[in-house]
Amino acid sequence: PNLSDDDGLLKFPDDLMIGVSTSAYQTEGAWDIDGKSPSNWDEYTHVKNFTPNADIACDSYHKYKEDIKLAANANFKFFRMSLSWSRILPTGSLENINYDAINHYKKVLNEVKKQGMIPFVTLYHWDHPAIFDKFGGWNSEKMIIAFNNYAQVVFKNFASIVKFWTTINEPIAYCYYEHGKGFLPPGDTFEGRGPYICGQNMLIAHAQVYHLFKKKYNNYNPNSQIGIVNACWNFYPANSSESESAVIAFQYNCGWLSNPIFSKKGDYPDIMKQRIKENSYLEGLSTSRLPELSKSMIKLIKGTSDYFGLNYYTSRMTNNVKKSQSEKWFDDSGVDMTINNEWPMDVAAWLPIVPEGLGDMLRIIKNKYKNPPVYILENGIASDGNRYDLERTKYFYSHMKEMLIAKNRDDCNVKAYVVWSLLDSFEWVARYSQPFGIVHVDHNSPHRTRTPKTSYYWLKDMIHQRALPSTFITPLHPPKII
Ligand code: PNW
Repeated sequence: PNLSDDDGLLKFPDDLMIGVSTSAYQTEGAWDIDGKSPSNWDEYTHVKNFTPNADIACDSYHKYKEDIKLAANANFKFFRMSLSWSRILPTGSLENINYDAINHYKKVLNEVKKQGMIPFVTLYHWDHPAIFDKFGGWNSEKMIIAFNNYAQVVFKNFASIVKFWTTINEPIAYCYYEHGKGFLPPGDTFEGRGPYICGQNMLIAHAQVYHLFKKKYNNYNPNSQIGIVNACWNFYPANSSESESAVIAFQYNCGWLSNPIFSKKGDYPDIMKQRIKENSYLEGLSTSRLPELSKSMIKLIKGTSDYFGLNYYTSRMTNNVKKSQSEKWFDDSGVDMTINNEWPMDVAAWLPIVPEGLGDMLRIIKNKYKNPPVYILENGIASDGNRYDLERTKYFYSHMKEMLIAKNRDDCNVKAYVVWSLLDSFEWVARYSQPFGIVHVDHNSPHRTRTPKTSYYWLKDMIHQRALPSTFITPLHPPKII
């Protein structure tokens, strides 16, 4: 778009909050301290002998005050974090509530508020008590009951302190990488079925917990909000005759779990139901590999998010294929997804840098789902470990610019933009090789020393000015300390 400096398009409107995100397992460490039981990730990284692992991670369990201060000093208004399920309910049962964990999180949450920020709490960012994997984790419906129990304890103890809630972080990424590919603990592979079953169980667990909150805990805090967050890629057809492929890809990625919540009709996208059923019949099965949502489930799920939680990182090119040789999930879609070799690449191989994908995704959400309030809850890159992180700074500039244009010019109802991530933290199976932090953490030092990077100071500046310059201005090296 053609922008002049004075048309106000690059100003941060008053109703836009800028925040920063972390997650429990990726930062806390203290894996067996104060009554915590091993989580699925503790078990997995120990059995598989991950070196290094996340037993200490950033040691945020002990250093939370320093982390919160760092975030507050950069002018962030939102502090997004998650709670460790295996700390709060070590046996998974309501009979063993760990009050040491409750007290710990009370201290953390009160510190966030004391430092002038709003806590935004995720119940589930991929770590649960390891014992649940004995019955199949999210492939079992038992997980739905377990999640309800956990949510009840959390709400009872924290709903008077916390206003903003997310039930589950990125169900699709988790279900696909764990229950499809077996890349995550416990390493199940159940391609063609696992992700769909896991997705459905999470969707139902989410919806029940949403209703539980609205019924019993909504009044603990005025104007509380609760929702779910999905990771959505944007898709571009590889050639103009295949524009349909990008639309289908959207339905398999973002639409799969958004449609049941945000569309008027509810349920999974039609194209998904239709193709998976067809493929299942061709394979000689008598029912679809995609489980069905009954009428009452559709009703239960519809409308269960007060906002559209969006994690945006990247995009893909699409084209139609008859039967791809690749993964079952893409196979069912009949769409192949590739990386355009003109897109600059991040050090994380799945992350080509496509800022316009964020703007386009926001416009799609606006048009498809009646312009819901959107919280962008993650956006960032791994870049490298360098403290002069010019690539990351540019990434934030170009993505924030797209977001501001979508909001200020196209009236997309964006309410928050949250950076992933505050710290260089445990990046799941990539260990510490993909540092997403705006603050460097020295993982070789027992002190886990924190040092803000250039992007940290740049963001601090932008949030203070509440506007972006019309072109990117390269920050000084070394970072300017403000
Ligand atoms: C997110 N993909 O997951 C998670 O919410 C974070 O915990 C994680 O640290 C962050 O991304 C960076 O990896 C994703 O393949 C996993 O597109 C995979 C994808 C996207 C996000």
